[in-house]
Amino acid sequence: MRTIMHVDMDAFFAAVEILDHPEYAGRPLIIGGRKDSPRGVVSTASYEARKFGVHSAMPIAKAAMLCPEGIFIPGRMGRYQDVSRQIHGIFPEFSPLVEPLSIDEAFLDMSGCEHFYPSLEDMGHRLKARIREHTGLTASVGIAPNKFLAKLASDWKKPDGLLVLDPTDVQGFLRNLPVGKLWGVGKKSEAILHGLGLYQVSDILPHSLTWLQEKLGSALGSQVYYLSRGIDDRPVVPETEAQSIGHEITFGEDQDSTSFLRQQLAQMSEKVGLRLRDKGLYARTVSIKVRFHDFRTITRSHTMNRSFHDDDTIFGEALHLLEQINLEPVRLLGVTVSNFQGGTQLSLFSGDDQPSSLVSELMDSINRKYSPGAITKGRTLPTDD
Ligand code: TTP
Ligand code: MG
Repeated sequence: MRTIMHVDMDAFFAAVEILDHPEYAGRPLIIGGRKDSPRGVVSTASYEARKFGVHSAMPIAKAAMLCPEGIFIPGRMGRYQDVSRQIHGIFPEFSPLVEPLSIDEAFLDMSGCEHFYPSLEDMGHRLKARIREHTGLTASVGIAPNKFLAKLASDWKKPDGLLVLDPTDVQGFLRNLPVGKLWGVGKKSEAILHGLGLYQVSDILPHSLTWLQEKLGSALGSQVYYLSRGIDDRPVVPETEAQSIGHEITFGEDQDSTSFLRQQLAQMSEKVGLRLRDKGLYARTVSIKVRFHDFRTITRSHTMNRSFHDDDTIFGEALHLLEQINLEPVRLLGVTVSNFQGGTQLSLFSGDDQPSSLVSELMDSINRKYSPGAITKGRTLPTDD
């Protein structure tokens, strides 16, 4: 039997803003855009704002109608990422087996660590206290025999909650759970389940595995069957080999100068290229991420029919992607490469790469010896618009 702990920060972006601006405490606070921002979307809202019906992914305009006295702010992703790094830095103190799930949550496999604590409640309290003393923020924690139940448990008593789910409590806990809360059941599957007259977990229990698989397909059918019985064997998977390598930068002010964005893209492409080559990898896909002044975020990708690891290809592709975007003032810009071809094997098309690869290698050896950016190409230097 495993002991899994799920941690999720409370109203994360809003809580960070309240930390930095104590005058917002206790007030309805909405992150995602100014009140009059026409296309803004709510990224999160303080619990005071949620009482008005405001929630993540709602248009700011609607939030402004529901909660006219709310404080609306655009948000500062760079700051949230810093705090996220602090929080994720705490988890390894508790377990060597940590699976980071998102900016503000993680699974910790605590199996075998139970005897370090007088009780599982105490284990949860200690993690919450550690996060609080290190960051000043509250987290909610769920402890249960598996991932599915631990995540439900952390959500149960939010905010600042702690729920330990004993195996003997599981059936009672799940009975009245809406089927949409089962992991893997999205809006579409939820509608199918409702169509079958299945609204909560207790409605599913009388049905056989075969019946559910007939109605929902083999994979989802068995998932729903087992989850409704509280059975979930998914292991906690620690962050392993990178699936992508990227850099992003949040600007202090919105940027609309194309030459500035081009220069930033060039600098990030060099950093990404250096890391790619350091790992001995070749990638096939370049992606860019652009967050606009109103917090809308888009990504664009291009996959090439050859693999590459040189700065020129990364920059060239990233710039091409950027040029296809209808640019408005930009808050954040990022470049990522992915779709790795392992090892250091030469690309079939390496002939094309040769000259720039040699230049890259020379620059890398200098940059490794001194500091990143010690030697760069002209395009990374500032220019006048
Ligand atoms: P969540 O953990 O889903 O939400 P939360 O931390 O704000 O609130 P809760 O107490 O219910 O956990 O997401 C973490 C952060 O991710 C959230 O603070 C803002 C961001 N986010 C978005 O930007 N857009 C979204 O649609 C969601 C769901 C979250
Ligand atoms: Mg959260």
